[in-house]
Amino acid sequence: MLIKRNKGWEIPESQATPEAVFLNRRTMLKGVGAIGGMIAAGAALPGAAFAGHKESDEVDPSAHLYPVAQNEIFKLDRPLTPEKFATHYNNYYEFGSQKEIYQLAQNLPIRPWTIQVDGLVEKEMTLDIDDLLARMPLEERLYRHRCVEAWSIAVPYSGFPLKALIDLVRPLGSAKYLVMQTFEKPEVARGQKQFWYPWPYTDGLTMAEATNDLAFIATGYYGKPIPRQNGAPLRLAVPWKYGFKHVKGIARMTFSEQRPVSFWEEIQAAEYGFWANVNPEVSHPRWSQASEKFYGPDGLKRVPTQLYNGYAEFVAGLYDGLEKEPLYM
Ligand SMILES: Nc1nc2c(c(=O)[nH]1)N[C@H]1C(S)=C(S)[C@@H](COP(=O)(O)O)O[C@H]1N2
Ligand SMILES: [Mo]
Repeated sequence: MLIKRNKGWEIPESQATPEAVFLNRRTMLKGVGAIGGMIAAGAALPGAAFAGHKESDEVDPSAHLYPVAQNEIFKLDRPLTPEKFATHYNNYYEFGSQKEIYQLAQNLPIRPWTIQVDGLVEKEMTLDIDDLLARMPLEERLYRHRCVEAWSIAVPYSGFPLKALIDLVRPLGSAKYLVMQTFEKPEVARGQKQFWYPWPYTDGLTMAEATNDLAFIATGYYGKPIPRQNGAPLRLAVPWKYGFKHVKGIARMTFSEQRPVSFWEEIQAAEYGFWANVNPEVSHPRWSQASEKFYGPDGLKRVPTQLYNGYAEFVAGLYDGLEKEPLYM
């Protein structure tokens, strides 16, 4: 996984995103052809691929839900990553192993969308995304996101605490893990035709992790429904862990007594483990994790990596007594 060096990410974009900014942007979105505006604003982006990008024409039925009020508990120590970067530099192997998958991801149908809930629950069920959204307490959170490849971004997610969903579906006391899986649609996600990958994309959390305040289900991004390339209609956000734990396009949640083997663990267990907590002192077998390339409004900057990606106060206690586990890979 090579990281290309991009020039010219200096996109003029407001750093903070108070609701007013979102409101203005949304008003603008409705009024003038925002897509055209975005392409113009993105003229500085590495050319060809971006110029041809067109958002899906389909209207997202959840659009009216956003923006939502920000939860002030989760503060950033750095400016937000420009939206154009966060929505055009992605990892989503279902659509390819390169970073520029946003166009291909537009092929994914996101309505109707259901989430199968099974395993150790009082009653197995299938949730419809719009019914779920209507029942969940939506809020915005500014989170840092750290990829194991040592690049990072800071982004505004909207969505709800994973715990709220867990309370709704009522797992049994015997559940030890929550396993999340992505859709399987090789007809639109051509990466899934690559049989050597262990589809569907799978990852999981202990129940203690899943019910921690920081564990979040993101359904919105930058004050709008989350784009397909970022995991529409819902994806996990556990910011103290490396990005590969953040399952996108969730279609199934299984409560289990057994620890799941994740997608990346199955591919290369020596490099990608179950816990995957961010730690500057524990190197990836092929590179150091001591620092990261942060993409901010002024472009790319190397900054020190923080233990638990800076979220130790929220999550360090989850790992008391687990010191023998490989917590940081
Ligand atoms: N289904 C699925 N989810 C996924 C991935 C993937 O390939 N498939 N990649 C992960 C990785 S490695 C990262 S860093 C994040 C990237 O999220 P972003 O593109 O929204 O920044 O998504 C994660 N979720
Ligand atoms: Mo990642």
